[in-house]
Amino acid sequence: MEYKNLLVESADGVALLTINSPRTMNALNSEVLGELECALYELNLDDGVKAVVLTGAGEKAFVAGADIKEMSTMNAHEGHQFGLKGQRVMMLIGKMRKPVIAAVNGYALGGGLELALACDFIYASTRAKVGFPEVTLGIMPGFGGTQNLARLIGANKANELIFTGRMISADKALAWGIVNEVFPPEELLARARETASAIAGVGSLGVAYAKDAIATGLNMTKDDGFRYEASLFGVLFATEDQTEGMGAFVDKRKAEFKGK
Ligand code: CO8
Repeated sequence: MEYKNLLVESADGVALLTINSPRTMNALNSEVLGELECALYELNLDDGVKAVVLTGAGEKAFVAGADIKEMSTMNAHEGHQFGLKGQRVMMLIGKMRKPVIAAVNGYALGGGLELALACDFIYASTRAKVGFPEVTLGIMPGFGGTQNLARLIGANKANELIFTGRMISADKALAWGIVNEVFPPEELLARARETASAIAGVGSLGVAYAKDAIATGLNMTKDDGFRYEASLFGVLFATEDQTEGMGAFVDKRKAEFKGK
């Protein structure tokens, strides 16, 4: 499918999804959010895609937030609908059967940071700046940021970032545990693709079930999480990938996974 605001390309099991409206710093308006929902849905259904890298076009921004110009005239009902639309995209990433890596190449602010936090993990360039400026606009994060950030780095640091509206550097985001690694700008995409390729080369069912176990388990007691993990672990023993993966180890050959 063709998109007005997105570029989608895929090769060797890895899809690169680029939000392509650099003139507005890739801000998320209703149209971009709608396209993102469609593209992510399609990528999830595409068995040829095993991992996705999500980034922003241009040198300045990953995504500089939800579109302030569009939001500035919304009434309460429209604001509610807009919030729900954004949350649908964030939740879809969490429910996808394949990992999505955010490659944060510049500003990731407000809804942009929420989008990155909805991904399975974040790589950033040294140019990245992240923050939640919503309170400077008289609102608060509304695409899951309060929930995802506090779960990721704890309430104290999340409180400081969200209550002040300040931006922090890539290095501080690394130290706080928001991003996994920081790379020079010219290396960021290659490194994100390299990791996505490594994921594309292993058993995709194991990855999908592990993603489910981690995400679902975070909302359970530890006992229930262990039980949930065991049930998914057991199901994998009914798959061809398990037979192939363990058979290949025993035969001392490279496994050929089929995702079945
Ligand atoms: N929305 C709309 N347009 C934007 C946005 C944005 N978030 N960010 C940048 N732009 C536009 C600018 O208006 C400008 O357009 P134009 O040339 O037509 O004036 C263009 O992008 C370039 O921006 P700047 O000239 O400002 O570039 P600078 O390099 O000087 O500054 C910044 C870059 C620091 C990123 C600056 O643009 C900025 O502060 N942007 C706003 C950041 C922000 O506040 N983001 C949070 C938005 S609120 C949000 O995301 C809420 C999410 C939850 C919603 C829930 C709904 C219920």
